[in-house]
Amino acid sequence: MKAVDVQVKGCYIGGEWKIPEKERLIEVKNPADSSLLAFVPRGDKREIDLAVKSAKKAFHSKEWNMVKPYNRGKLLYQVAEIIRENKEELAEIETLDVGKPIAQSAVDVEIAARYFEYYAGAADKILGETIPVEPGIINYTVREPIGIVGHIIPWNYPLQIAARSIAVSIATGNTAVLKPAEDTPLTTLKLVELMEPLGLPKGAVNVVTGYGYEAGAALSAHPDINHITFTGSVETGKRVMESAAKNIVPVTLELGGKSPNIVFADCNEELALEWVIKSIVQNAGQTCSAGSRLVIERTIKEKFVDKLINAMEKLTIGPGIDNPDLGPVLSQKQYELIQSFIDLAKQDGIRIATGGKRELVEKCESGYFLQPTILDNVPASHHLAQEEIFGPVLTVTTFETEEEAIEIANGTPYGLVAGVWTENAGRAHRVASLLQCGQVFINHYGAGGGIAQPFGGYKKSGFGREKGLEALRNYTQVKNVAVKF
Ligand code: TXE
Repeated sequence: MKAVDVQVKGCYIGGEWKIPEKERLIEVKNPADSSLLAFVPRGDKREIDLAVKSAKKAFHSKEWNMVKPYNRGKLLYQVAEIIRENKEELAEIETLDVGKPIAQSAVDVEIAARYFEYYAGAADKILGETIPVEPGIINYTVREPIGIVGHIIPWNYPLQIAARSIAVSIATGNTAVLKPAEDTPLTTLKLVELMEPLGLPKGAVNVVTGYGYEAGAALSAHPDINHITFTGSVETGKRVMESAAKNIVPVTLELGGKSPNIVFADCNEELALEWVIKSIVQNAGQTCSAGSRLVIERTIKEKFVDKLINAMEKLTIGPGIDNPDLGPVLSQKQYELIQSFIDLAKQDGIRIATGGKRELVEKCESGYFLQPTILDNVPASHHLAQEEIFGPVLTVTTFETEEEAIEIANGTPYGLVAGVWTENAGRAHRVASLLQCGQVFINHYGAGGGIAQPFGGYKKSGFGREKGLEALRNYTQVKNVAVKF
């Protein structure tokens, strides 16, 4: 099953690979068959402290802060090139580590390269303003780097998120400490290894692998960190925010979602069908922006759900390396979590229209494969339609009127993304304006590729924006200068 040799050199701190003692290691496994892929260091407070010190030293060094923004950009363009030169290997590692189909990993690799290009171009366009206060005074603002940025990275899109974390940090002149998820650290380590020959000042980018409660907690509580970006669960997000608050450190939180696809009777049905499926099966539903709720007009519901069942039952399931439609979910823990939602559906008499079972895959008996699942007629207030399941499980809820559709769509604690399906342009924009979420897709789900578009949540889905030029705000602070002449 193992397609590439995954060699881990250690934590990357101050431009060197640090290997802790033998007893401080974490096993990294392939979710398709539970085979061992690699050992990575179980870094903790000690490694985090070293990494933050290195990042601080680099941040204050002439070697770093005398680099022209244009040259920081040039360096980022080179990273994009290196990523593309190694795209097969990176995609294979990502698939072995996360479980996702190899074609999806290939897209992740390309997106990672594009993050570097996008922010390379932005590096020398971080502009200030002049403010007309009064005659005889020049008043202007400068956007300065914020300092040392800590990035806590989740396991569902590790390469993409590591790439954007490094790209924005470097473009804005900050230095970075990354803590990848303990289950999926391999592409982050590979990425910094590939970047080594570019000669970035030592300590500008550091990676400490380790558990969340050890390395992650130490990073978010470190007094010398100036900004934290976190992508993960609401519960851990709260903890990160609490620790950061003790040091008055700003945080960007990108938390979960329960994003609706709102399908009106006047939609293009074929198109809606295609994207409702894609948005819930991508990465086996383990996507923060997954379209996990189908909110559909009653008059077309039955026919639409029949078609959905038919299409979902044709999807292939298997190890990601064979490029099926769905790979395994990440781990036993995630599998059991998803299964507990399916059990709740059974217990509450909710119809499982399709799926709901573990799929046994030949030669991968210990993999965590789940059939794509539709839970039909779920009341909008039911736990299943309220909480993130983070698996290939779609709930279906019907509405009668546009007002009711909006009420249902907005009626969860989350507010990340929504899809709106209608051929009526007025309705599309009206609904978009009333949705309480950070991103609305009309007649497509994921249109635009996501790099240039600001991304983040309303309500419990978090705050602050990643991606696009909007992200630059989180990574810079504004200085105002008034000159009397
Ligand atoms: O998340 P955690 P888990 C959601 C999804 C999933 C659930 C649980 O619903 O089922 O979260 O996943 C680090 N201090 N999402 O338990 O704990 C951890 O090591 C600092 C949605 O894996 O949030 C990892 O690097 N850091 C999501 C990262 O936090 C800590 C993506 C995320 O892990 C820490 C992932 C601590 N005390 C899960 N504890 C999305 N928004 O895309 C853990 N971590």
